[in-house]
Amino acid sequence: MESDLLDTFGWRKDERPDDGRLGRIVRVDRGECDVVTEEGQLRVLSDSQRSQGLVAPATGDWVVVVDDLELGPVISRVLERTNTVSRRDPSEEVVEQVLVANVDLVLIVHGLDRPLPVGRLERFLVVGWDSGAEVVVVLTKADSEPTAALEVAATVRALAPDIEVLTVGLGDDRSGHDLVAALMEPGKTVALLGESGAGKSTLINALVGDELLATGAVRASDAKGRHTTVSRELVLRPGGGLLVDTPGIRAVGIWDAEDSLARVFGDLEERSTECRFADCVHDAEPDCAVRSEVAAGRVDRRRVERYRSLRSELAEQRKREVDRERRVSRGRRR
Ligand SMILES: Nc1nc2c(ncn2[C@@H]2O[C@H](COP(=O)(O)OP(=O)(O)O)[C@@H](O)[C@H]2O)c(=O)[nH]1
Ligand SMILES: [Mg+2]
Ligand SMILES: [Zn+2]
Repeated sequence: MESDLLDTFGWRKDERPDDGRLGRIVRVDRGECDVVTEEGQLRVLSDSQRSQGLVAPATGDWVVVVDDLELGPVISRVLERTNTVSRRDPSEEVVEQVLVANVDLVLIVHGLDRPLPVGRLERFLVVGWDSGAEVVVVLTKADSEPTAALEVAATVRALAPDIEVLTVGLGDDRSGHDLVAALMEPGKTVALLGESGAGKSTLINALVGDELLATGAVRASDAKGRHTTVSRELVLRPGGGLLVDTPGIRAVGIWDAEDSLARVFGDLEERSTECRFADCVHDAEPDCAVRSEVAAGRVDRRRVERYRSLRSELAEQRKREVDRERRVSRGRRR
């Protein structure tokens, strides 16, 4: 049935907007987006609208598309998001960059062929949890790095005891991919986060490609369909669910993430309540409960340093936001 297509792409409400065609963004380029609608995939303009105050559309967004006599199909509005995976825009000081919108599960993807800096994992966890989505860590390249797999899994668990850690590799052992596939279900949106080279695209191809083969010759011989599958950012998995490939991110500036910071560093936040000063930054203040934990050897000093630096990053961000608000409102008054 034609009207089921957008449901498979994750639409969950009974009602659909009636002021244009409903669609989901599967790819964003400069000024243009690919949008899947019931009538198929459309290339639409988004920039001209943005200047009119439209929220900058992101991959995963639900949008209403209308036909402009001159411009062709354009996005008339972005529907309210259930959540976003966001970071601080690396090119600007205080702007949020939405990587993916409307996400149910975030996979933090790490390649075992390289070290896993704990600080980066903490940032990815903060960004993932802050979206409100479920978060799972996937370690790739276990085929060539079997020992690293155990070590890194232990590192992750030390940092986030409750988190699920899955391990995948190329080769005959498909059990890891099966476990990732088991996390998916029809209409569920899964975003992959990780630096470039981590193995995100390979993992998506493994999850989608097998399904394509499994669905038979018609599908597998549809070379055009396969090509678009690979070039999109948001991909429909024939067996159910959607996978979103994000461009590799190395620098994850955290954004507006106080709550998930508390989740990653819950023990330290709890200790902080025993510091003499409520605004203690655990540096040189007297009677600092966090530093006394370090002195007693119960907490790693470097972990406290990373915590402090993320805290001050957030505080700095807040301050700049306030400054900018002031500038903006001064500008308005003039
Ligand atoms: N041995 C092995 N190589 C992998 C695996 N996953 C990815 N690679 C390789 O790692 C490189 C980067 O993978 P890619 O999927 O492009 O990473 P992305 O930048 O995160 O999308 C490629 O050369 C892949 O062939 C894996 O599980 N095992
Ligand atoms: Mg890639
Ligand atoms: Zn303190």
